[in-house]
Amino acid sequence: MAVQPQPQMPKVWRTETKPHKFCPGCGHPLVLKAIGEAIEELVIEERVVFGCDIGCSLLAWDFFNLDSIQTHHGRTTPVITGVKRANPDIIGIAYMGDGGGYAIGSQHLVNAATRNEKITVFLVNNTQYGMTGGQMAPTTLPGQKTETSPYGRDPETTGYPTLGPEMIAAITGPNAYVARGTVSNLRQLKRMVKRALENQMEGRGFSFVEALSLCPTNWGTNAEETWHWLEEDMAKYFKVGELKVPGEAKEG
Ligand SMILES: Cc1ncc(C[n+]2csc(CCOP(=O)(O)OP(=O)(O)O)c2C)c(N)n1
Ligand code: SF4
Repeated sequence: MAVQPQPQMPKVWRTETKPHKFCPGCGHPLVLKAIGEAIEELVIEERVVFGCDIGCSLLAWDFFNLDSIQTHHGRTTPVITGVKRANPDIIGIAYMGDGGGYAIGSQHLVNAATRNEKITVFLVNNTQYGMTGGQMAPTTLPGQKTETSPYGRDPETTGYPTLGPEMIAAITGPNAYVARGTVSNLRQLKRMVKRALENQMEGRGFSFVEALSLCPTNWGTNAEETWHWLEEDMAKYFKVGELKVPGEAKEG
């Protein structure tokens, strides 16, 4: 019997494999849009290995037509470090939430930054643990009510919000790129994402972008309150801008 030609899967980039699963009003899809457009404009989709953490970031695991890997909570940074060390030609992206990056995975983030691993970390800061129902995170604001701080976060007993980019800027060498963007300024966020990826492409070193983001589901906010929380309350603690740019003027 003659061998029938097998149908070829079209080589698609813009097509999602499935509809996304984020809540209405979530900030993750905006951050992912910035990342997706940056990857496309840099024409690196064939080289990217996209790692996502446990948390709502994992809802991105079948979102892009990229080689992807999903890890235990907080472990995306060392997994992408390993992938990059095994194959330096890839562009390694570790995508995670603030719980994954600053709580359970903080040692991995600190160690990778200190060693100037040539990977890029994108961290979504929505001030709490989104996927598990809104528990307090290292980024929870003083006074913010969460599932585990029902009377509001008390800094006397639980500390102040972690300033991730400031910490990473302090522990990295001159070849790191470090910035904080926000989903309320997507153009700027995309520029930061591109610069972070370019830092890796040029072989300079570690790059890190925190994105201030939205979680109306766990914040219990309507549309107006959601943006107010991001642009007024979060902005008081988390300053948007570039903190470290190898050899160039900063934006922000
Ligand atoms: C090792 C491990 N510890 C705890 C959990 C439970 N867990 C799943 S998602 C999550 C919180 C995720 O929050 P965050 O990283 O801030 O991401 P978000 O969902 O807000 O995007 C936790 C604690 C887990 N899956 N694995
Ligand atoms: S729980 Fe929050 S972070 Fe998770 S998908 Fe819903 S809005 Fe987004």
